[in-house]
Amino acid sequence: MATNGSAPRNTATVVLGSQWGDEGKGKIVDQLASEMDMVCRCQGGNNAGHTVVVDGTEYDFHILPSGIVHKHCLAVIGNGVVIHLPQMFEEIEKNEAKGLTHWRENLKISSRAHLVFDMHQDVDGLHEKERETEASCGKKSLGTTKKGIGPTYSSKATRNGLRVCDLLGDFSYFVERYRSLVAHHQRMFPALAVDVDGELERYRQYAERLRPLVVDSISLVSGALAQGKRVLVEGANAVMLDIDFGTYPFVTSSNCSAGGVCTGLGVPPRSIGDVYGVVKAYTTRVGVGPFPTEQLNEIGELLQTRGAEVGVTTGRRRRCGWLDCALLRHSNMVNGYTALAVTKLDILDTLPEVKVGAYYQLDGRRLDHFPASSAELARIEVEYITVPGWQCSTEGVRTFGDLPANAQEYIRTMERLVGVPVKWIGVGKCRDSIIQV
Ligand code: 2SA
Ligand code: GDP
Ligand code: MG
Repeated sequence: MATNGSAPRNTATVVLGSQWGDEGKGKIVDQLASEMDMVCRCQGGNNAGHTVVVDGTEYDFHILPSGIVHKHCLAVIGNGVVIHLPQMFEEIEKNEAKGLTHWRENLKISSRAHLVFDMHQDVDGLHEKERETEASCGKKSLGTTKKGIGPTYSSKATRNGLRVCDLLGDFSYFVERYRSLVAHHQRMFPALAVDVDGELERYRQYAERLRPLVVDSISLVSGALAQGKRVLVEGANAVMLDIDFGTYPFVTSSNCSAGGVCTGLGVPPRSIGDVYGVVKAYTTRVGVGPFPTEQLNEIGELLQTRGAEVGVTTGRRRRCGWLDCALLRHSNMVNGYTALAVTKLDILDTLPEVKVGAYYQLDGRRLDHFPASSAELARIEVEYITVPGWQCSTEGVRTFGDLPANAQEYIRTMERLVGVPVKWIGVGKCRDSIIQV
């Protein structure tokens, strides 16, 4: 009989966003997945947008784990993920047209994952409208992706949500629960229009398309680990968007940090091994909320343009600023990174000097923590360290020693201020544009 004793354990490797998302997790996952048997998503929904570029073909994944590009890899959508079935099948069809035909064998979906309905997406939009007009929120929307993420996690927490297993079980039970969910939302928003019969008919058909893909993902992942298989977890969004550790309320509605791996897949903490934090060489954020190192000037413009900083899911321009190591220390405190994967160093190639946010000050005193309140974050003063720019292309560089001295200094400054070693450095979009340190 297997025991939980102290024998050497096989553990899952985890890739997490360390800032506000869009750090280039897709590219790092793709890199690591070449040596994995399984890649799993554990939280979020199709609000994510992960880009992978393989042999000139660009894939943008939203709900599918990026590891699905590798034929040998099982792609698992865990219990902590929320799924909009029509948009998931659309994403599958789009990728099938690009040549990803092996998804039928490789894609596995948890019977416990919650379903996002059109009504959740409509309610997401209605909440945003409400926030814009309510003085209590400073007349600010959150800038959500309107993919229904918040309302679906709300339904989950209220315990009137519907899961994959509900759709595949007794359909009359699904009908009853669905009608009650609609009534719940229409009590909040009487003008919310839902074609209940049409939706139920559509879902009866989705059930049959979904059925062959559904598994008990807890035993699938646990069994893979027990058999010594190599398991990778692909975090979506990022720690500063985490509902507990991010810049609340300007966050998403899941735990995008290390804890979300355990709750979103059903793996115990002792089954988590290396945790890699993906760090963009500068900082970006889409949507509203505090951003202490934001550059509302020509530097921000240059980063946005050179970095092509546009949301993969919504096409929104990303706000841009300097690297923030005070933020990254908070991120590391929560996630405990084994090492960092730095991306987009090449975007800084043309700058005469590069700044690094080193510490935060509030009312003239240096802080030893990341402030909880948005009001305090708005008053933060950032202490910067300036590193001279390298002003030459790093795109063709493949070893750390071949990087310009000032670029090496930039990476070493980051390591020193965050207290975590850098293991990879991205210098371009493509799969091979990476330096192993
Ligand atoms: P939501 O839709 O409820 O999760 O939005 C809440 C906040 O979380 C932010 N958020 C994101 N931030 C960065 N990237 C995301 N994914 C897409 C991408 C975003 C896009 O990869 O580019 O295309 O705009 C993502 N998803 C959610 C969001 O901006 C809100 O601030
Ligand atoms: P994710 O959500 O963290 O997976 O990141 P996104 O895919 O939303 O955004 C990252 C963008 O940067 C994508 O367009 C990637 O192709 C691109 N990218 C990733 N790494 C690098 C890099 O090292 N250099 C450059 N120039 N682009 C990169
Ligand atoms: Mg993204």
